[in-house]
Amino acid sequence: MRCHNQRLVPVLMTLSLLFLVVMPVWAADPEIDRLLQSPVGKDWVTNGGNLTNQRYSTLKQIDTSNVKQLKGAWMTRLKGSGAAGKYSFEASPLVKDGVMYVITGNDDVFALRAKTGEILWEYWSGIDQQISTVCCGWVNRGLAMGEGLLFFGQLDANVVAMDMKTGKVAWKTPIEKWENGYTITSAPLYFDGIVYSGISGGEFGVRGRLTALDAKTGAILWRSYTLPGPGEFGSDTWPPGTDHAMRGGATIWNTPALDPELGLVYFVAGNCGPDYDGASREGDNLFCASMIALKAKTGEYVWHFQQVHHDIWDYDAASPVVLFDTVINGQPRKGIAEAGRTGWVYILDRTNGKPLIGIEERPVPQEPRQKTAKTQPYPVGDATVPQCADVLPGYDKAGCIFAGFWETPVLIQPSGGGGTNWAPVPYSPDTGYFYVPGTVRTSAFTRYDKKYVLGKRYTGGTQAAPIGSPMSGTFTAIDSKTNKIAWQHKTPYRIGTGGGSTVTAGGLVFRGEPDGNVLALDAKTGEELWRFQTGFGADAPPVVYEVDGEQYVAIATGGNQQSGGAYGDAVWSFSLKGQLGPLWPPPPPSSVAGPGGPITTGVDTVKMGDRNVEYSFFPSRIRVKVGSTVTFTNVGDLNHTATALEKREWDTGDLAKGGSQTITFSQPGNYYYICTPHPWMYGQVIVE
Ligand SMILES: [Cu+2]
Repeated sequence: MRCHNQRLVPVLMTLSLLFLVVMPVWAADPEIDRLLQSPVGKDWVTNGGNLTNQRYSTLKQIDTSNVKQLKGAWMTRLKGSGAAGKYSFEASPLVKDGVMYVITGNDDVFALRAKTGEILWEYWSGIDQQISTVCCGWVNRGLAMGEGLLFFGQLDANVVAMDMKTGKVAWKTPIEKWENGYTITSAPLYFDGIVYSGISGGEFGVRGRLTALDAKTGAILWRSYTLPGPGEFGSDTWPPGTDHAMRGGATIWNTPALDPELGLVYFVAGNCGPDYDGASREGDNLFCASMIALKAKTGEYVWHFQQVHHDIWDYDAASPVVLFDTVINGQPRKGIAEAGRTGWVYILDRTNGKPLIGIEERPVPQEPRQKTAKTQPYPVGDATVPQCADVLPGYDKAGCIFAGFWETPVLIQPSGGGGTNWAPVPYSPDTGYFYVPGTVRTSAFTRYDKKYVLGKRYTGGTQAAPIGSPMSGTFTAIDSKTNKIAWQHKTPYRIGTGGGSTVTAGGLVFRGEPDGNVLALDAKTGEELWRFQTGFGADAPPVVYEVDGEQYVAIATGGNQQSGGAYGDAVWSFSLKGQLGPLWPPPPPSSVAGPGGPITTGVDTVKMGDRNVEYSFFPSRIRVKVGSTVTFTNVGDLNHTATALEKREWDTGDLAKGGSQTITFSQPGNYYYICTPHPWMYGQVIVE
């Protein structure tokens, strides 16, 4: 699956000769490389804490006995960056030598004094606000650092390096064009002179890949595609003689992990494209929804494990992989785990990709038109979210995980960002638990025909949550030795999409909620020990650091377009000496699917993306007389539709910014509608 850029090969050969002759044998940044391979202490230098992505801090000044005293040490507003309805703020701030670096959903970067929150420098990305190929909220999941530089990917599919001291751009490398469906939302990983970056665009018919860049120059060293080219390993899992694999998704949503001893870099690839239409892509469709190990230096394939064969449910593998060492049956083992949108944690041996605890291939329901796989992998242990849907009024069929569907909607759980989506999963070597955030939500899955058009949404179906259906979450400690639930909390809101958590040697798990609360839990028992209202949706994973002998816990609070957390532009940092109290709670996210707000009468125009809320209809509920013509106008940045929820019986079609379409309602009735590309946007027209 590796593929060198042909034009770069001579350059690479020259470079490698140079490397042999003049380059020293020691690392380009020995200090960062050492920190990346050590337990996390006073600094937090990469998205997942260190190369393992464990998000485990050895700091223990704040512990189960004193966490109740925790207060805000400082709170800084980032000048409005990323503070609007289209954004999510999911980044983990990085901290090094008393300076914090944080990136917002607009790819703007800020350096703050980690002790006081004072802004030291700022970088405004100036990215094109018309980027139309962002899947699910404008978001950047974080930075990497090394060799005096910060590294990050942008939504316009560039990887950027900037000077840590000044915020001045050192190099910028285009990976692809956003116009062709490619964006970058993951935090990259830096190690030993290489920057590893994933790419997004699984909803736009792209070809997923991991790209390795030279940290010094930004030159692309290699690309490892997650979809096999003709004749390559895995190509026999796609229909022969077609080019489906070239636009089959399998993008990389999150930061890789790396084991320097084994010399392997690990990551997961997301859903297949077109998401809900398996009819044209018979086969298992490697390497969609798979965990993958490559040689870290060359990108050469080593092993893979596919979590979902022939994915038609958008069962992404989107959460970062976690490396951990354990003892099973008296034997020391090297583990790797990832929590999927199926609701299971997949636990493997990271030396060879074989299940560590057990994963069984079991027969599953068949839908021949969708060319469904005969069997699917079922991990031994517990799922963290329900895996069967109840029948709801207005629907004929409900099913469990891996149920088939075609053109008549079938209700299935997990769904629509269900289970664990992008949120990271920490691991504590003290408890041996993974801390798994989950989203509980039912979707009505339908498939329809969709032609591939370069740069256009290519999902072949939809999965909207039924009007009035409940949405909530779970937070679960999973025992890494058994893959069983140690303890579980039901949460009022969906927390598997953005959020995330971090665990410490002080015996604490810190995590945020979309209603603005930050919580500290006892890592062993799950008991809630502390809660603090930040005033903005707290949907990012916290980080832990130390300055001048004092421990801090920091979290970006800027809401989340997927969970519905209230938007904002703040970073909070907490300490035992902190003096700041909580803020007023923001409006909480909805816990029921469907249009909200009052019913407006006497209005015949509905705006999309109005009032700085990109993914919304306004007014979302209107009452009109029989025979009325309603005008839908897009005033947002992105393309939207208004499409009848029931059998798509009316549809405005794709409306670009400024576009309008009218629909005449000649029959009385209650008409719910959604935006097809963004099926979490709901509206209602009551015709009397
Ligand atoms: Cu939309």
